[in-house]
Amino acid sequence: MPKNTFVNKRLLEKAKKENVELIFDRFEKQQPQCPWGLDGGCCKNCFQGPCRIISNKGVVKGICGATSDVIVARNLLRMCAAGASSHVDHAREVVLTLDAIVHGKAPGYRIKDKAKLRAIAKALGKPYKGPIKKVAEFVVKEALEDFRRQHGVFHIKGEGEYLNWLKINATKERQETWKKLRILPINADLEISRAQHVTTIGNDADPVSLLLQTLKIGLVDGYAGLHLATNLQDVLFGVPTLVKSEVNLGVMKEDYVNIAVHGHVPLLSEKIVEWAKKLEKEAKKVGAKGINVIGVCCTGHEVLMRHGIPHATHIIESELPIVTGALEAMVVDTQCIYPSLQDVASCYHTKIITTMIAKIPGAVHIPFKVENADKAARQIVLEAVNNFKNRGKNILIPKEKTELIAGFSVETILSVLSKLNKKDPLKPLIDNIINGNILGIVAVVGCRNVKLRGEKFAEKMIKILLKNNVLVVATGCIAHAAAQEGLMRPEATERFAGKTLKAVLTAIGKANGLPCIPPVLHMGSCVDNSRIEVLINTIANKLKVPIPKLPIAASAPEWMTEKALSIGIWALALGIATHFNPIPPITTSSAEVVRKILTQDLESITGGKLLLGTTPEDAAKVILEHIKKRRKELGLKQ
Ligand code: NFS
Ligand code: SF4
Repeated sequence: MPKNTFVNKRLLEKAKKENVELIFDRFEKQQPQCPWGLDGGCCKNCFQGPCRIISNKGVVKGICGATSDVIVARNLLRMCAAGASSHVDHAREVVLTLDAIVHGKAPGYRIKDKAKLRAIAKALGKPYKGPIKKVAEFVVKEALEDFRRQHGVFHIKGEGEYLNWLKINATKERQETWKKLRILPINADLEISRAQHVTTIGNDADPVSLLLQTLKIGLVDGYAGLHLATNLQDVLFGVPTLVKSEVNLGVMKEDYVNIAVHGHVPLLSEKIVEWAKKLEKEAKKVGAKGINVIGVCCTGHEVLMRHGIPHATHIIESELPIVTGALEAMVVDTQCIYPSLQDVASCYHTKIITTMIAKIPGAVHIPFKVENADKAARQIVLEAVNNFKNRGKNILIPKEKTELIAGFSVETILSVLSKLNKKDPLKPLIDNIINGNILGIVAVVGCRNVKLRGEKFAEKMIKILLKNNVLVVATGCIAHAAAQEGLMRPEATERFAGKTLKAVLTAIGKANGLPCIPPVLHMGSCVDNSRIEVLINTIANKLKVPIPKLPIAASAPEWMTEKALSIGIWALALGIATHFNPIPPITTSSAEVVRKILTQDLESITGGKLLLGTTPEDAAKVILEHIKKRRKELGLKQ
């Protein structure tokens, strides 16, 4: 097995010499990992258990009689509910911030993109012309409905409603499909809470019903999580446009105060970026040349997309900026924050500053609320500046860094395309899909997983797809991986894209004053997977072909979080064939019903299906086969 090919060797050696334990070490100590955890055949939903499925000994039920299919499906539903709850809570923070702005309680924030806010209000049914605060008030009210409506479409009288954000974002065809399946969510909190309820002992024991509810939770995640968060973040901070920046640890600067923003919520990282600029002088007073903000994980992608802030690492390498010895502070908010960060930081001068729900013993906690955003952000940046003097002597900043172009919101993609066809920007893309110059579009998203031991699964798979003229869009940690590999530079088109894809990307690039467009488009953080749906819907509507019939696919080639799973389930509900690696915990041998539904039957239910491929080659193969099959069905050139 390859050993962490993407990790800087010299930093690993430095950590070893300095007796710093990293994720890679802890991973090896966990081997071998529990087979029941891996295959999903374990239940601890009550304390008669834990119960395990041991099929080869004929143990195919838990003590209460729950079958392996029930156990696997319940576990899946619980994981997805947890994943969706993260995105929903994130979105809620943003809605409440807009609410605080309306009530004059968030002086540090403003409505930056008024046009987008008005467009959302219009989609919600009220094309307000009046004062922007009124528009905001209306949008907040409609958003909060998605957390409190109690009566759904299937209420006794047949009345009732479902998520506003689903209504205004999903295509009509999808809404009809989900209505028939009776999986339209009533409100986000209600559905997440119900998912917990139905999976407790002695409740739903029908794997089919449990899987349908899992799809419903996917919709909760997609609309009350991802879309809601992205929509309102764009309103507050602006829609991303093309930016040039750099990725990898080489973006740290020895003579500067280095501050990493890590986590997911741009409400915080935006403020840190702002205050880092304002407090440059303070940095100079302590002998630094200035302040260098760097991104880690998704909040890093948010500020990369909107401000071109360089992106240092994805999750697997998130301990490494500390090991350089040159990181003054790592400011974290929520999700994907390894508790180990404080252990690593305690070997150096780095301060881990927690601000929201991810609290870590030993770290500095500076509570961050939108009401006190400026005060808290100032304090955080000063904490970092004052820590500059405590740097040790042993500093190693790797030289490696790679340029990238980011900022591919759908608005930006359309504006880039409009240079080729002003009246009908989508036409050049559609024409090239139809004539086969672009074989299809694949969204490669999600996490890196230490289980892969640095195999560069995603990079290898993406390169095969590109060679076959597939256009790739990426978000989250995988976007960082792709950028680090150089796949988000225009040069990558020359090197990795197939002949016809290369021609298309060069033509688009030339029209925009670039040598060409990179073959992998950075569309943002994980909540920005919503942008990918907008792109797909735009294409589906234009072609008048429902999503499941399009030559597209998705892949989470190195997933690990519950969030990635629930996003993937949303993609399956959307009717997109979605590849997962590692294989999700549904492999316990007697859970045949769940496996068959997800990998086969689902295609005739939502149109999506779970694709499996545990090597980059196999993954690319199943994805390409799927795309070619769809092209054939549509009668498109092969
Ligand atoms: Ni997405 Fe972002 Fe990374 Fe995975 Fe974690 S940072 S929300 S969950 S690990 S991509
Ligand atoms: Fe075992 Fe059933 Fe309890 Fe699960 S709910 S631990 S299968 S007895």
